[in-house]
Amino acid sequence: MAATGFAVGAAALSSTWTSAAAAPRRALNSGDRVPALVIGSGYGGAVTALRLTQAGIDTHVVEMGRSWDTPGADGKIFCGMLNPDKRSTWLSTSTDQPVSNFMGFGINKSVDKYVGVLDSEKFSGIKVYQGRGVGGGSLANGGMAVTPKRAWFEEILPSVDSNEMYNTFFPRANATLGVNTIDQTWFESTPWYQFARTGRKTAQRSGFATTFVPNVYDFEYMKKEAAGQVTKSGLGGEVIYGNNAGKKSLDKTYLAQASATGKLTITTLHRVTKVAPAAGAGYDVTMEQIDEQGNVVATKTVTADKVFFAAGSVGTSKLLVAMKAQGILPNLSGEVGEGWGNNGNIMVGRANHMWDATGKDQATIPTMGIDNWSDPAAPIFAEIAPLPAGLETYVSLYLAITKNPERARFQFNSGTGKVDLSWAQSQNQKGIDMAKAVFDKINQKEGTIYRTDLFGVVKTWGDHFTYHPLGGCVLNKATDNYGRLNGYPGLYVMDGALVPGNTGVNPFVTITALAERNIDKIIATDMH
Ligand code: FAE
Repeated sequence: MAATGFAVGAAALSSTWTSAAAAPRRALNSGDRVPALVIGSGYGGAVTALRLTQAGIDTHVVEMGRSWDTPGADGKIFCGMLNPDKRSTWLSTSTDQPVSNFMGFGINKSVDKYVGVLDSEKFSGIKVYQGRGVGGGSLANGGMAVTPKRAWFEEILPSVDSNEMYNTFFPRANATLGVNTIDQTWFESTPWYQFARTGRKTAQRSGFATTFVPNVYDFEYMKKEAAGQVTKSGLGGEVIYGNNAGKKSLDKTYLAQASATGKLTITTLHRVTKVAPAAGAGYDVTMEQIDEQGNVVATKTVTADKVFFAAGSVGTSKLLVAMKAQGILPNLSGEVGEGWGNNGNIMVGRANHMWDATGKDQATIPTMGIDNWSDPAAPIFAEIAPLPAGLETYVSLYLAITKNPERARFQFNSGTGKVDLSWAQSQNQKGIDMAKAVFDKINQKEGTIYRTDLFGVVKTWGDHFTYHPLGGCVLNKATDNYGRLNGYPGLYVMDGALVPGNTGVNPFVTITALAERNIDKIIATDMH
């Protein structure tokens, strides 16, 4: 199973959205020649795979993580957040949770080194959380499916026709992702969302607007969880290490549909390390096959007519920056590696009074945000996040997306042979100031204080990590207006690397819709 190609969806056990899938097909081997190779199976990769296969093109996805379709000894595919095991964490001997401490104690746990689902990739000034496996970030994320505000989208991507985006590609993305909204009557009464109602009440008392946020978690399934009719997932402490049910991750949507065409192969536990022009035409793609402990067991080279980079903002940028610096793809634009941002991510917790409890039972799936984006003094969109600890904590936790204008660049380090990211933690100060303006006001009104025990021993702001890496290969700068890499016909960027640093909301709907737009054009014009 470890390193074979397979058809996604065929073996997914716990989902009601699994669509019929084609028979499993073999993994890529050295010497293979393929028409289309996609690096990575997150949002950009899944959209690309679906639309190429629907257009009749044999498509080969290469994914460094494993396929999450086989239960472990406990009968579950994924482990929960309160009892993490090796499945939780990418190639590390300890978990590395965003909320790392509680009341003076570290809460990370030792685990066996394994190709687990959540990676926290460390750069000198920031840690970047990413999902690993077939489905990329969709396996580990909170499912919040937010279409960006049109005015902001037009500001960050002025070369993109926004009519087309808002009339065609955002609706297409939302429909194919399976986005839905919570039943508001149920929301108002269920104990599972007391934390969100408390977060809303305290925000509104300080004059801040709040809004419901759509999600790809099936809220009808969640109601059944609450009623005790089905196995709990979102109500069972599962999310960042994967959901065993309820969440429409990409393996249940885009990739399952692509697989059903019979034209898709996914080669798992293979990490692409090099893309070079092939003799004649096309590109030689070199990849390392790894085992479940991350050891390299083989190196392969496959030739592809077209290569789609969809390894995520960090993965794609690292590959392209290294290829340019090493003279393998020397004609790439000087913009490659530039324009990276953390979507302004800042996390913070507040301590509520005892009469504003947040509940011992908390859904892991966020549904409510504080929308202060249009306030120039404190432009933030803050998700009211759960802290499902299984006991009453009185904590209101927030993941704020701030309008922090700071950006960074990826650079090849010839000393280490690795790619560094120039982001310095101090670049978060502008984001902290924006978030602080909002939460100081709430604290003042409520007579409450910040929690300083969640991100370290005494540390108020979760400003040392991001969930939302964006940019590094920005559309219409490092690529043309459709993700084509200048100077190299047949090379494309399809993922979050295209988005210039900050999309003002949780990013996967933007990434998906942009990929839909670009692949539409590429299939129409380049795939003959
Ligand atoms: P991504 O989904 O990261 O996919 C890239 C794939 O490429 C991964 O599967 C990698 O394993 C693979 N890969 C990388 N390098 C290589 C290589 N060299 N060779 C082969 N494969 C490779 O990229 N966003 C929201 O909109 N709403 C949320 O609620 C939300 N919550 C989040 C919670 C967490 C804990 C995390 C980590 C992220 C969250 N995000 C959320 C962010 C979202 O998941 C992210 O923006 C997208 O997954 C990015 O999509 P890409 O296609 O760019």
